[in-house]
Amino acid sequence: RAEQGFTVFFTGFSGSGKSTIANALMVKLMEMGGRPVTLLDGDIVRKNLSSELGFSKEHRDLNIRRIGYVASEITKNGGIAICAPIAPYATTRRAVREEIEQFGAFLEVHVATSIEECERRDRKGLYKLAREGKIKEFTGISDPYDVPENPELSLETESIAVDSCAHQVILKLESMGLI
Ligand code: GGZ
Repeated sequence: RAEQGFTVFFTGFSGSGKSTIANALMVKLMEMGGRPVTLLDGDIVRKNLSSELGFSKEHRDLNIRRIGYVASEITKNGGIAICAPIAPYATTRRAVREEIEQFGAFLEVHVATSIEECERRDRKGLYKLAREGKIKEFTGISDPYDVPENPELSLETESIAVDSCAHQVILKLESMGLI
């Protein structure tokens, strides 16, 4: 029996832990063996696929639609796509979901780290720059983020370690019969 492809789509603020959890998930899925896993991380996509884009609503939407298209092709071919952009707009996430669900399953995972916690951690110093007005249109500071209303999973990263978060996604995929 050919296995159904699927996409795990992480969404959350800069510094919420999307990339770290996505990487941990990728390792777990690869260790299970057999199926190709493709990670479409926010900054890697911006470097390779969306290098001309900025952070206006139009450009963010274009970026997310590109990610969605690549993930839909992977899903169509029975693969596993893991996406980890901020994806701040609910309507755009919905459009990507609809595109991918034509071919396989779609799991929206909200990495629900609060903006206060992301700013407190400020791993890359970007929040400080955003507060100083040196980065404009910064998500959560000077640009919107639509909180997911019905994600398949919401991860409380402030109380749960990275590995447990990735494990929760694995359990969800198992319960949906996808792995
Ligand atoms: C948000 C920004 C911005 C602005 C640069 N707003 O922590 P990072 O650095 O590595 O992740 C953020 C990344 C966001 O790119 P995405 O492609 O995920 O965004 S979207 O889904 O909205 O298209 C951050 C950095 O780029 N960054 N300027 N103004 N994040």
